[in-house]
Amino acid sequence: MSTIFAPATAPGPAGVAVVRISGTEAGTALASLAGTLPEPRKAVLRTFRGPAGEVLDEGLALWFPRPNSFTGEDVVELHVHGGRATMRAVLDALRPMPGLRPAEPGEFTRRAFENGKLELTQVEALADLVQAETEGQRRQAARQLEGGLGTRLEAWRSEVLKALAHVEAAIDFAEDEVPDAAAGAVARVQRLVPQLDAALGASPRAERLRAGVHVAIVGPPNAGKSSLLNAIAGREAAIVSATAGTTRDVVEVHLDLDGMPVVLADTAGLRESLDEIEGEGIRRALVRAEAADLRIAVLDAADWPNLDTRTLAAAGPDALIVFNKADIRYVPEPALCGRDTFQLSAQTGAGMDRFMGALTARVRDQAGLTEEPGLTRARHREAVAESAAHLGRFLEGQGDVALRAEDLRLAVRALGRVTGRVDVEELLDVIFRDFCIGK
Ligand SMILES: Nc1nc2c(ncn2[C@@H]2O[C@H](COP(=O)(O)OP(=O)(O)OP(=O)(O)O)[C@@H](O)[C@H]2O)c(=O)[nH]1
Ligand SMILES: [Mg+2]
Repeated sequence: MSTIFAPATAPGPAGVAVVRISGTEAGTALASLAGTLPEPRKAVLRTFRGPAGEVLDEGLALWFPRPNSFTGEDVVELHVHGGRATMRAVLDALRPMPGLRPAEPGEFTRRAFENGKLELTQVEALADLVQAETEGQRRQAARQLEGGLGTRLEAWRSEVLKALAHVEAAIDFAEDEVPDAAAGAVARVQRLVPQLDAALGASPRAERLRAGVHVAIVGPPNAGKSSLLNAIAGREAAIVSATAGTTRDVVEVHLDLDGMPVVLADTAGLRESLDEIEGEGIRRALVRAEAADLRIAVLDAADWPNLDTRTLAAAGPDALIVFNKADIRYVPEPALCGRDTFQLSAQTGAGMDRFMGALTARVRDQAGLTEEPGLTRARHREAVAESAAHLGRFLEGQGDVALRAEDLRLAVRALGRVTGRVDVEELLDVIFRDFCIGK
């Protein structure tokens, strides 16, 4: 396998830039750039030299001999000065070395996975951590990177494997030798299913914390939707004008509400329109409102009590309802059958604090750190749901015990896919070898 190298830091001027090298030739590469190999895992100051002995830069060199490295291979890190030309000179010196080539995207992490340094949920967590923009996202990714989710999934998988071993025992041995084997398997699976169900129930919160809570603003033209978006974002993200039908495309801003990531969308005003482009904008507004986790209906307080039915329908029963332009007209107690209503002025900012408090609380209901490490991606959720379905089938199943073993096998495989461990037979052998019948 070739030895790979790549910058580990973003390009551009910076104090320090890091080059990472991984593979069997990493040590040789370091020696030819900077002389003898330093003590493992100790930063040493070295002069890095090109093939003709010319000085490329002076910086720190670190040597991580396998297997105690990020990838599990021999790894070298060079900390050089963070200029484009310096980085280029170092990479140019590495490129012609025998056995070395530039790394593909994600290749270091891929090697870490292949060498058993990380399982798949940790690989995903690493990507999430790099992308994390809010404190909540960071905490969730860090927890997953520690292996919390993987450990949870592996514990479930091992429970199903034990149940499977019971069932296999019932198949392999005469019935009188294993009176309780099948019953033991059933009891084990019965204890497990609620745990999977609980994780599935909590998964929307975990997934939204990773990907953002999608909030859509809907309302009739000119109600002040774009003004509200701008007031929330604290900048002029969307065009505001007195012309009805100003916004046509969906305008998105990314917000950090109390550590939770929010994708807030402003949309075209809802009305009957003959204009083709506006019509398309309205269609998009309705699609976005439908797909959102949370909707804000913006109404012009001057229209009270004639509320736009199109808006109320698109906003649904759980929307936050804003009566905007409270600086012009204040609606006394706009009781709307138990709905969350707000009087505010997007222009003056009056009433915004109460509204933002409520919006943040709603977002917190939708997303957050779950008690146990959560299923943060659809991929996890779908696999766990599939596994739970197979376990359900196993519990419902009657008669042929061999067929029921297949349900467990499929349940194990679905869970194994999440962490990337799919070696059912192998593990089963291990568990079965010192398996005491009836236990
Ligand atoms: N007095 C007052 N005027 C406001 C307020 N909010 C918005 N406006 C005005 O209302 C008009 C329409 O505002 P926009 O934010 O563009 O409304 P919109 O709902 O996005 O309109 P469309 O994009 O056309 O659907 C502009 O002239 C704003 O200045 C407010 O709180 N008070
Ligand atoms: Mg607008």
